[in-house]
Amino acid sequence: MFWDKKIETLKTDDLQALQLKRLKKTISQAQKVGFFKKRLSDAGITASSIKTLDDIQKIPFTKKQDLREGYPFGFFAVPLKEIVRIHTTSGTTGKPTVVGYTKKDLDVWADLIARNMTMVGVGKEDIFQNMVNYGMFTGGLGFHYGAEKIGMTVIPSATGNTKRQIEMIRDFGVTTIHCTPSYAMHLSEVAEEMGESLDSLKTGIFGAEPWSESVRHSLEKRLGVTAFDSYGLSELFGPGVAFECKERNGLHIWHDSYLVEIIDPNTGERVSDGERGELVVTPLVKEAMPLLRYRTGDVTMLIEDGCLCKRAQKIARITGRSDDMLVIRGINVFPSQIEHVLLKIPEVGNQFMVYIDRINYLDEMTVEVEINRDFFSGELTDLAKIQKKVGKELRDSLELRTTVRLVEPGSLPRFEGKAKRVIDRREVI
Ligand code: DLL
Repeated sequence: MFWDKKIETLKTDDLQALQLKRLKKTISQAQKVGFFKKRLSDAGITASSIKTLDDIQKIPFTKKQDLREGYPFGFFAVPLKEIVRIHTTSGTTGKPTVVGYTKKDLDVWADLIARNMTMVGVGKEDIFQNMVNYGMFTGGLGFHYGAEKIGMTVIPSATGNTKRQIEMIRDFGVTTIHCTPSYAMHLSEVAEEMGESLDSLKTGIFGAEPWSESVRHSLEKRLGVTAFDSYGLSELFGPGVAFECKERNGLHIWHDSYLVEIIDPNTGERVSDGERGELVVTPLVKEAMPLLRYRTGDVTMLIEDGCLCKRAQKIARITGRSDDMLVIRGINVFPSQIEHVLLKIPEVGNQFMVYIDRINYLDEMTVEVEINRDFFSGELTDLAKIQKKVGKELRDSLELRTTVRLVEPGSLPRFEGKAKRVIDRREVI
């Protein structure tokens, strides 16, 4: 059940010594990035001024918005020729957040995924269907190489064509699946309609978006799997940051690789033990793109009271965000990105509303935007053209299908205080 037993069960003293050594190395690596060089020098910090792990609190936080300043490659600490892969994830406006990997990073990342998957009891004899996007999203290739490293038989089925996915599970005797929990719900419904019982399935790994215990129970019943929660974000390699073990009571975070803090998102101070707050992570093993005290925006708490599996500290299931990021079918969307797209389309105004619903277990996003009278002749064909254009621009930018509703100028609410443009009507979890 261990991929790397020694490192996974390190005693506290040894672990802290390793963390401190790696933290100093990470600071030195970060100093090769202009942004961090200036930040650290302004704060008077060098690797040698960090004497204890608590000294990390002297380092300023890094936020997603900061990464914008370096778009596209300004956060790389190695020459571009050392970068062997690039992924992206949503940025807060028009440009995505770029992440880069050296060969060593890819190896370390695959190892972390291998640790996680071994922890849930899958191995060489398992047949693994990876039903997530294989493009810029880190979930596809991230899991792919981790599973291959273990020696599993990998089916890179990616997303879409649910009936075909179900046929592959049946015909290839798939034992382990990976997808978003909402896609898993959809898959189970289609399997039921097809009269397929998917008896070969044993393990379901679900992540990339928030989900609940009730969804877990439902998936386990309908798909006949044991369901595990998997958490990660592109800026920290991707999936593999934290993962449930067989106890399924919190997600283990790999302390030799990620130093974690929980802060009050408003004050930036650490919260007391057992309190919820925003997860802040300093990755300790990244070469191409080191980060210091990265604010994930995800809300959770530390679980310190040990685990039957003998691995260290855990975090609780992610219960929300400390910012306005939405996770829709596993894709991250910031309202500011939508605004950015709409502002560039003269046929529509700059007031908009976003509605999120869950239909047949899948998230659907509707954007309502006011038509600009100067571009509207009154012809219905005009309306259809504009609607199509807005839908295409949103899809190209967000990589998400969106329903667009054009409304009369002046009919959407105006906000005097903080605008509340998003109405999330998905069931509360
Ligand atoms: O979602 C990486 C990933 C792929 C994780 C596959 C797990 C499985 P991003 O696209 O950068 O990376 O999105 C990261 O998604 O900050 C959370 O808000 C959310 N998220 C990821 N996993 C979970 C989870 C991938 N298990 C953002 N529960 C994160 C709740 C999650 N939210």
